[in-house]
Amino acid sequence: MINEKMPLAMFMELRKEVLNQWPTGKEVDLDEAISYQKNIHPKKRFSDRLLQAKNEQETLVQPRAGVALPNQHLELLRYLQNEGGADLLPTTIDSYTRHNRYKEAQAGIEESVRTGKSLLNGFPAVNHGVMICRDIIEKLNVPLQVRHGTPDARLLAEITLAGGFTSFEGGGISYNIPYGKNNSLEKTITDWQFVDRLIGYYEEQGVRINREPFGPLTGTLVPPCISHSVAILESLLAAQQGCKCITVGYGQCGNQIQDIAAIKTLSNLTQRYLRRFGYDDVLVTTVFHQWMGGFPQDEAKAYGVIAWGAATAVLAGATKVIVKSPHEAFGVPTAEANANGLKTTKQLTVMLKDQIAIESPAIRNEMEIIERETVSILEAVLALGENDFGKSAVRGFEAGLIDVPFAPAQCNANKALPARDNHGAVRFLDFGNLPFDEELKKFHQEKLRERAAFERRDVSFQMVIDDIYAVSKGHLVGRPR
Ligand code: 8ZB
Repeated sequence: MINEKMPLAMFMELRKEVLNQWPTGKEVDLDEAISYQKNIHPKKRFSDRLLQAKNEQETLVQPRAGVALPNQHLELLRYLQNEGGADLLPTTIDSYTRHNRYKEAQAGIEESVRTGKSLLNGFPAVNHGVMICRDIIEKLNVPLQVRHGTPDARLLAEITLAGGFTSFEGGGISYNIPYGKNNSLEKTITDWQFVDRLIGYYEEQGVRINREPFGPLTGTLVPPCISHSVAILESLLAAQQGCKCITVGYGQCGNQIQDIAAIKTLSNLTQRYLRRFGYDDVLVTTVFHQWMGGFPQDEAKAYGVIAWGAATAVLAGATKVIVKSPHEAFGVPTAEANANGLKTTKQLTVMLKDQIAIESPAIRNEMEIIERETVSILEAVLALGENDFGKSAVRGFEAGLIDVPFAPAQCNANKALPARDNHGAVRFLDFGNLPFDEELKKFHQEKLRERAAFERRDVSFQMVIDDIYAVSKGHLVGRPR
């Protein structure tokens, strides 16, 4: 890890090694890639579209999508653009590529060609290489982002940015903690500093690339202060390497007051911390993820969950919303189901556009709680690493000062436990080592006692289990029934 913008010579030296990881690495010519990027029309540049949406107080809709073969991938994206009305398009990367297993991805491509159907769960961009990415992007009319889940995304970033993508998701924390058991946090942060430095290089040459830390983390009852702390640390890490356009994210919890307060505080706090460390020239936008936990199997019920997320995203004033499909309970959706999720969402974002100025004492109270919690965590974490963002993150996780619920990673304490209060807001049932003062702790304990009294049972781990399954069973709060 490094605690400054990586020196150019060091970056260029590292690049040679990265580009050697797979033959398509040789296709990347950074200077040529920069002139190619400069010719991309502004309406197809992610950062321009986000800035426009932010100024016009519009909430953009974006799906997830990716299949193995270029032609089928293009056809899928075209359908989501034309039929689904997607404002922004993704390219979701397959699992082999996410694990740098390019040989297996190659076998998956060949089997897909042989059988005519996609045998990978996403688009293997590294294997396809620079020119195939460009060819797809040129045939579409909206900006494209790489969405993945890759702990070491250095080669993927080199190829896709040279390939014309104008936004890149992930981060050294958010693509480690929820995504694997044994990845060293120090290594993933170091590898992501390379990715951020690559984007910093594009920025130095006048090419704006949007960076999006992955907000929802484990997608399971993650309290806003936890995902906010990670998003802000990753924003600082990215800004340090020269990123100038950052979209911070949050996964819907389901209580609308808490969700609106979460998006508002996420944007405020991220800007406040960036300014504090001298990164005043970073454009911050927000992304709201529709419910990331278990979904109802019934499609009509799933549309209900999707619509609630859409309504909340727009009322919270999120810059964009990542959309679920009615097939969520079963896995990767068909193109049609995916487009239906988009259409449901867009109906809401457009209908509710003129009501976004929602404010209330309840939202303000909730904002104050989230702010106090997030500041408590970040101050403790930053002090532990002497304001070295990478060191702070590593030590903060070690000490359990940040603790992501239900994470597989061994470097995560897994002591803090969330549960819903009587109104469905996500609170802490167990604080683990979170650095909250007594007043904050009392707030959470009171909220859970209120629920326990209503349900005539004790506050217990059973509530956590009940809450995890509640939405898929048609409820928000997991009450005894
Ligand atoms: C962390 C993100 C999980 C979500 C969706 C899952 C789930 C994964 C694809 C995809 C469409 C793909 N997802 N891969 N959606 N096409 N290739 O990401 O269904 O909702």
